[in-house]
Amino acid sequence: MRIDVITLFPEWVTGLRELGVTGRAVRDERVDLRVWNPRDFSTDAHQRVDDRPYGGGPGMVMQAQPLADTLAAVAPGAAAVTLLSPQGQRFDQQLATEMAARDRLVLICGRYEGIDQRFVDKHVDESVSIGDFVLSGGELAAAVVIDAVLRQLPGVLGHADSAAQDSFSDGVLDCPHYTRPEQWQGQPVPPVLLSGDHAAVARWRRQQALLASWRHRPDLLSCVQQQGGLSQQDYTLLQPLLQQPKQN
Ligand code: 4G3
Repeated sequence: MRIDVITLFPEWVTGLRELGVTGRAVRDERVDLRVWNPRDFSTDAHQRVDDRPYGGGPGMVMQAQPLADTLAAVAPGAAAVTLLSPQGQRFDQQLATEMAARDRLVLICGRYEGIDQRFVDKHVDESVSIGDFVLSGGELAAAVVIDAVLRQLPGVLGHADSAAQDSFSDGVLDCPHYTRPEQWQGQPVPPVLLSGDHAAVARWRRQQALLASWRHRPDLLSCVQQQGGLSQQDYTLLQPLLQQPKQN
């Protein structure tokens, strides 16, 4: 996959090239991650990339010209051009999987109060938001999208921690996890996890995942329900727990 990121603050993105799962994906050449600065394309004598908003008001607006000339150098061809913006479509695991199937991503990070709408109208194919909050720039949102997308690519995660086991990959929250010691500050590990009974462990994990989703994210279960519903098996696992008193 090739990913081009257009940003006035390349340093916010370049860390991804060296660090963690994304860094390994870059080193293993599973992704070609390129970062472009519109300031390098400004035709203004002082390399300006922003100006005051027409109609007045606070802050600055990113000008169309530096962005358009950067995009021309990026040459997206048939690739979709994506703007990170609080006004965008909500980013979720499903969109991450869909984007991971593309061979190119072109991500534009806005700063200041926004981007001249004429550039957006002409060049942006989709706007994506990582959540209902405002950031000082789109860079952190782009980093979130890149991480979530890259961990879906074949070979990026080890086999053992494959993306198929991630929370949300089956539409519900993840189950709790435990490791040594068996007792920690008086708290034991749930005995079923020590039983060696793989089917019982799988049942318990599914039950815990459903319970966590029921308690903390009932919206997730109604989505699962819309996609064909909780199975009879899932209901059977969840039902007895719903009688018990609510804990954290
Ligand atoms: C306004 C994305 C602000 C317009 C970007 C970009 C939050 C998100 C910005 C624009 C952002 C998000 C930069 N803030 N929720 N700020 O994904 O195009």
